[in-house]
Amino acid sequence: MDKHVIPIGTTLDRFIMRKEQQFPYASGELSQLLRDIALAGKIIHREVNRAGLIDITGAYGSQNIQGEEQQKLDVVADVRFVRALKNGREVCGIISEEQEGVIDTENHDGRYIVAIDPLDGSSNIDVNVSIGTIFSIYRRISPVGSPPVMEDFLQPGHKQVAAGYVLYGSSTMLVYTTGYGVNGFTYEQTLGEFILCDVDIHTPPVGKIYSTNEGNWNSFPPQIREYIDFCKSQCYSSRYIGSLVADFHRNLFKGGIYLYPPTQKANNGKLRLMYECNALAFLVEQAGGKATDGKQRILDIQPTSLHQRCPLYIGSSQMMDKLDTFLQATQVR
Ligand code: AHM
Ligand code: MG
Repeated sequence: MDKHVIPIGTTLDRFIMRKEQQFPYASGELSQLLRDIALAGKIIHREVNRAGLIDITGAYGSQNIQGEEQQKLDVVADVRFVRALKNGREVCGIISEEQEGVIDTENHDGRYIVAIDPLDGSSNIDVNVSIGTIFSIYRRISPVGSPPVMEDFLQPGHKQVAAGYVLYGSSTMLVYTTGYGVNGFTYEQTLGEFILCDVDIHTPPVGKIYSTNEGNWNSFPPQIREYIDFCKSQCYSSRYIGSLVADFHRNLFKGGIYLYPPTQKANNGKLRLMYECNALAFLVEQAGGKATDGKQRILDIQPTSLHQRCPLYIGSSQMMDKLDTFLQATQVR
């Protein structure tokens, strides 16, 4: 057997160690950071699973920077995640969808910065529908030993060194990439371990699912409506959970396309480049799919602010190519 093949059933810890051994100059810091993220995922898994029992469902009574009502679990997840990363000491700064500015972890020797959406799919929290945590890891630009600066965070997605998500669904899964393929791990609660179950995930080049909030139909750009009409003419299935991680995960495995175009309410789309789009774009490309904002590759967008939004079209490569033929009719964003 090829000594580089890591078998299904391997624990995440061992997987990370084996991968690190394939890079003789690896310092182990990224490996440790990935372990910290997995730990944070386990903690949030625990909170999500007992949410109905300990009064952490419902609104928190405040709004986040985007003016959206925060749920108690949004806040709990944010606190837990930031704490796990601070304690891990590999990260000098964090940005979070739930917080306005940069979080200086005071671990100024840390080489990495992290962007997180601690709990994506807020509207589904109270009704026991799948939600997720999304993360992106970048190498800092500023010198090690100094506090992080804005430039460290405003890096385009193609600079990510790792990205992934934890899906709290019918089981909890961690799916991540470090730029060498995508692997998926299922959380085995009784062992307290993430176990490798999906090796080198490849998304089908074409699928039969389109995912979009058709309630926004009246304000979709005409080319998007035409594309959705095309999907209907092909008898594709419409599947939309309203939790991006869950919709993405299903389409990743089954093949499909997810669309969040500009709308009247959100004229640059609703999703956030730094906390949602970049991580999923990195994953989908690693799995053989594509992600754009209708004009350019998501990973090539130069961010100008921490909380900027962008339209998101993401999924199977041939479906994305087809969408492109509609978008090219007139450039739409
Ligand atoms: P959130 O991060 O506040 O939960 O918002 C992002 C969510 C995505 O998970 C989901 O795809 C989208 O918002 C759903 O939006 P809509 O309800 O407009 O369809
Ligand atoms: Mg989100």
